[in-house]
Amino acid sequence: MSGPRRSLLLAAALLTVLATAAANARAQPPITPGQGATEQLFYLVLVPAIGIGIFVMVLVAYAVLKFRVRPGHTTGPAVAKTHDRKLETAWTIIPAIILVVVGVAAFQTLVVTDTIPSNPDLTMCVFAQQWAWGFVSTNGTCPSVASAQLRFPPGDFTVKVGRSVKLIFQSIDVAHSFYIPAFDLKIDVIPGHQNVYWFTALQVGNYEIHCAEFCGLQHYSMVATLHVVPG
Ligand SMILES: [Cu+2]
Repeated sequence: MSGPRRSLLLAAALLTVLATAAANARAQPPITPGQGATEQLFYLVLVPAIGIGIFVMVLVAYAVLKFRVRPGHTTGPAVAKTHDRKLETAWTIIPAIILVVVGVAAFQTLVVTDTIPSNPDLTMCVFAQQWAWGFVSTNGTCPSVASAQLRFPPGDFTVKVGRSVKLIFQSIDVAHSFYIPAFDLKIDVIPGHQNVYWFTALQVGNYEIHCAEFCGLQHYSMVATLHVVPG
């Protein structure tokens, strides 16, 4: 089998594998609405991006092979082509369309991930401190950082499946980042500032919580667990 044909076959196989992974990801029920929306956006961008990447590589390989210097082919055409209106229009309009599609999809994802429910079923104050997470449920306002510092309650937290949870983040010391990998949820926890986020867990389970911002020597040990129990 010739080189270009083998490359094309390989590219087609890779795209098929990716498209199958994307289809599987879509078929999986989301763990949270934000996770489902983020995953869809990820594959919407990834699959065409890899396709375009392969297409460009194939074109480069074709040009290198076809126009290489070899016996009988030592110079280019006498009058080299410098303009091609149709081609230039195509390579302007097609990327513009792709950018608009990705922009609209990203905005739709942001609407899902970043719209905090106005009447959450549960509001949690999340405190970050070297090197633990603390969770205090509240009906709206969180204890001040100063009082949390005195009675910092490190530990896990438990929520019922299907309930909307609003999270209010405060750092007691340095910059941290609250990260639940399974939920595709990550938000900075910064000293002197409250960040707010939310989730609704749609599947029962235990989910790891990590710190995703290097915050000191024992950063790696800054873990907790979110327990999602039947409602
Ligand atoms: Cu940390």
